[in-house]
Amino acid sequence: MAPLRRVLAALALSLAACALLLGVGTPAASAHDALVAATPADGSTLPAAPGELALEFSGVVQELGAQVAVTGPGGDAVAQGPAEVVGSTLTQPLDADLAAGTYAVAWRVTSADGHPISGTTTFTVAGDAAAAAGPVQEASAAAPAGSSSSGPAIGIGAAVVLVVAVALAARQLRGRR
Ligand SMILES: [Cu+2]
Repeated sequence: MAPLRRVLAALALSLAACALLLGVGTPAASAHDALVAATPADGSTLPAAPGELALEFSGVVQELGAQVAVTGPGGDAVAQGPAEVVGSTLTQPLDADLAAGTYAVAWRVTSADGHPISGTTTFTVAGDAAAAAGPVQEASAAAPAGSSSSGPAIGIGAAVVLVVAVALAARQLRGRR
């Protein structure tokens, strides 16, 4: 869920930037575009390597200046050639036979109203070896997620303590009556 939150934060930031630009510059007649869907979907795990990446936007985006960087698990750039934009869909060919691992996508396009928008997604190629070692991979992936969720865990702990304290207090009050 963390990558999704990051994307949403990035989208919110670009939307805020657009709103700011709209407010300062032109009257708010035109609307900026936003990412509607990504293929592979953000945070998804694929059984096989995808041949290309597709980003669908809420409006027609400009091909000029459209950039997509796809970085593999080893830090290698795996985008193959320039991104192609047809209407509201951007397609980025990828290297053939991507190795198993997680890939980071960073995109930037100019929306129809002339405002640049950008964001990030990730996807994971499971591959044969990774699929066989699936549970092990999940366990190692769960470790950082667990540590990052210590905040909510502490919150739940505090809530439990509060509930117990209220219950004890109520019991004491009842005892006095
Ligand atoms: Cu805009």
